[in-house]
Amino acid sequence: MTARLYQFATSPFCAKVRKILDYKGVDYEAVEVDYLQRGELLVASGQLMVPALTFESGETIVDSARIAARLEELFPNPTVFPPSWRGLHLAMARYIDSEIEDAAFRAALPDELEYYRRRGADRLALFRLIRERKYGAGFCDRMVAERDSNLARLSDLLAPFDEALADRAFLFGRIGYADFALYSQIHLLELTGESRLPPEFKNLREFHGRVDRITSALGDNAG
Ligand SMILES: N[C@@H](CCC(=O)N[C@@H](CS)C(=O)NCC(=O)O)C(=O)O
Repeated sequence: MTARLYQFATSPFCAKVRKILDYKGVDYEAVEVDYLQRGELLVASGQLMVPALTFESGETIVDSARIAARLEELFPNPTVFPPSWRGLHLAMARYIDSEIEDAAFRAALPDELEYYRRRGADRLALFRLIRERKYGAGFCDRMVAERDSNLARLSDLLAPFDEALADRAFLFGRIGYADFALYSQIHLLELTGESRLPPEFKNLREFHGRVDRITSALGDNAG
């Protein structure tokens, strides 16, 4: 069963879904959605946001948490919810997807603006418009001006995660859903190819590499 993952390359929520698909060995095709041309995504999913995952059966799921839950039903092995740890993984992932995401998104926004600027003035303008409609006029320029303080706030929030990973490979020992959520936010800090993760976070850096190295070759659900 070949799935299609509609994504934006910069989206952390798409990075989370990609890695879960890789981990589970699901055969899928990543479809990069042009920021200005969302017709195929709209027809496939009935909305304009990514990630959206479609199956050959016609089933379509949007939202990374709902996609992860459905993948777990369809492809239970290997699990992203180790027995009796599901609640903790869900609670931690909810924190990461909201609090950490908000801080990482603000800290990474200058790089994301640069990413869209390189893809054309029209894409950059739409990206800015969507952010400023949500966060208010002047938001994008403010994030550029406040980059250092935003990185400092993010570091403050990430420090406990770095500490937690000092003597274990994954947040709760065995890899699970919260790890994919954390990985995806760190991934957002790698947009330029040069990591924005503060160098003192050695454990987080190694953790990111560990999850990043998971490839679809590991799974047995392909085909
Ligand atoms: N709660 C959703 C959030 C998805 C989300 O925020 N997607 C962003 C990209 S990271 C998006 O599609 N934004 C629409 C846009 O930029 O036009 C999830 O977990 O998938």
